[in-house]
Amino acid sequence: MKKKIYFAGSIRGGRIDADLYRRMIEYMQKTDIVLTEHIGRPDLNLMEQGKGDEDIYSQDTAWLRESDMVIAECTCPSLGVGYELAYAESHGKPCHIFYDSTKAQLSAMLIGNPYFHIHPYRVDLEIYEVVDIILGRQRA
Ligand code: 6K6
Repeated sequence: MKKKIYFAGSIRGGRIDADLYRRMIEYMQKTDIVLTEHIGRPDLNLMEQGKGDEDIYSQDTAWLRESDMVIAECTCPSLGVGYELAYAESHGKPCHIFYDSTKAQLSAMLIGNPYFHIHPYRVDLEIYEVVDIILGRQRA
C-alpha cells in the first residue's frame, strides 16, 4: 500500500530551499503519495495569491489528519512547519525532521522532543538514504 506523506517545508519563512523540497518530493513520489507536492513548486508565490489563509489552514490540517506520516525539511525555519509538527504530534503521526547541520541549528523545541525522529545531514545524498529506510524501500 502506498503511504500518504505530508511533506512540510518553509513557504513564508523563506524559499531558499524550494529546489531541495522539490527533489525530496519527487524522490518520495517514486513509490508513495505526497499530499503537499505544491511545497516544491518554484511558482508557489503566484499560486498563493489566489488562496485564502483560512482555506489553507483547513486543507492542510485535513491532510495532516489523513496522512500516514510527516516528513519535514527544517533547515530554513518556518512558523508554519513548527505548527504542523506540533499538530501532527498531537494526532499521533510519525514525524521525521531533516535539517542540514552545516547550515542550521534546529530549535530545542524539536530536537529536545523525543517524539520526533531527527535526521541531521551534511550532504543531500544522506537524505535519500534515510528516506529509503523510512519508506521501507529495498536498496540495491
Ligand atoms: C500554495 C499553492 C497554492 O496555494 C498556496 C498557498 N499557500 C499555502 N498552501 C499550502 N500550505 C501552506 C501554504 N502556506 C503555508 N502552508 C503550510 O505551512 C505548508 O504545509 C508548509 O509546510 C508550511 C509553511 O509555513 P510558512 O509559515 O513557512 O508559510
